[in-house]
Amino acid sequence: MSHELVRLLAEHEGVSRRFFLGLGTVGAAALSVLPLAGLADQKAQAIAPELAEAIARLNYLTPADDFQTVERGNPLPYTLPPDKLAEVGLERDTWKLEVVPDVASKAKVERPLSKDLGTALDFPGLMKLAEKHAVKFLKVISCNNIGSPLGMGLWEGVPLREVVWLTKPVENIRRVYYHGYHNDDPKQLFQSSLPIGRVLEDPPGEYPIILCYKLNGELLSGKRGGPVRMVVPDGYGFKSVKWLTKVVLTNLFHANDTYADGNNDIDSWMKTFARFVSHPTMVKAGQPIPITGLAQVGISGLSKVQFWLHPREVALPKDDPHFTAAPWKDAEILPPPAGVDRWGGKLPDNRLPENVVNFDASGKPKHWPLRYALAHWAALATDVPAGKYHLRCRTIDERDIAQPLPRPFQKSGQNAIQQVALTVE
Ligand SMILES: Nc1nc2c(c(=O)[nH]1)N[C@H]1C(S)=C(S)[C@@H](COP(=O)(O)O)O[C@H]1N2
Ligand SMILES: [Mo]
Repeated sequence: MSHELVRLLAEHEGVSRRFFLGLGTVGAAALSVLPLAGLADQKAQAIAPELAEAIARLNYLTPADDFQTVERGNPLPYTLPPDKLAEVGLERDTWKLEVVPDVASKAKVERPLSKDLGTALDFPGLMKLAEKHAVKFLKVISCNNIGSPLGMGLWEGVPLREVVWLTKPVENIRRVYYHGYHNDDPKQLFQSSLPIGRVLEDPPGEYPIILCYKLNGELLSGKRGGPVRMVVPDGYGFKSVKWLTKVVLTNLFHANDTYADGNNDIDSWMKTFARFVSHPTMVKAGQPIPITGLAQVGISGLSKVQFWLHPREVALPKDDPHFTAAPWKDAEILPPPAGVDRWGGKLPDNRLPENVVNFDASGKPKHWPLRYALAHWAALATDVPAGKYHLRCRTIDERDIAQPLPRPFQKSGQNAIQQVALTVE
């Protein structure tokens, strides 16, 4: 097991351990089943690789290098040699962002930010805007086509609208199109779009769309999309275009997202769903069963995580594909990391900086869990008779709707109920 993974497990267990200890003797007994406890007494049962991967991804803040990556490009833009990187504007001191009207659609701005006119936005220009307008928020990046999150970050940027206003927009603007550097090859273009309204105004409680230049307190690496990527807080990953170079203000009323071609629902907000992080696969009868996991908190929030142990020989109910009538039990949603210096993610001193949206002056979240972030959870199943089981988990959102509803369609974001096998001997 890699050093990194042990560290990540330790962080997840740090949160979970307090929960089990809080349950008294039964809980304390359960501690021995947590993956790291096994390691400690040298009987390290191998952790299934997919579980290990999930754990690595699902620790509270994910170090930038440990994010799972979804990227296209041949060559990948950030792997170009340094002089080429500089030439194409993928170094901070040569980066330029154009923000121009789509004249063919009659979109009109007074002051386009363009390379030809010498008015394109450069990195010092962005930093100047940041002095006044920088925002920082927690957000998990998830690909709507992948079943568990890619990484949980503290993202910092300047609201896109500040740059839109710099162009002095006049009229005929209904949508914002944007893309990243793609080796000047139309076939490699990766683009996305947003309604102008979402860019200019945030619905109550929502974060702004940002031109992002920092992740976990460090300037954004090329691999994560630097110098600057779009970050769309409420959207799936494909909206957060990396190596951003161009924004077009258009009067066209429709989306142009590359992801639309893959049959994806390009208007999908992030969904709420639960995943396992650790659970035993085999326990002795009478032994308490510790279960831990995480939940992505989507637009409808998170009120509960639940689990269900279903004896495998019992037939599944007919006409209830989402198991709404099953005897689900509540798990416990774990609190945020204890202490401002316990957030991980290779933040300087592990410390969350000041002025993170939704955090108070003492560095505590104003409520928990936060939308578009992860929540960790844990449960202890006791008195489970011997038998072979399927263990499942699900979320209940703040509208009391159970996963995978209200939006079960996979191309709007993968949120099927997860199931794992468990034997009690
Ligand atoms: N320029 C560019 N931006 C991109 C992509 C890409 O291929 N090219 N992939 C997108 C997709 S589909 C996802 S899910 C996220 C993944 O972000 P990450 O690699 O930082 O985890 O990046 C998005 N931004
Ligand atoms: Mo994606």
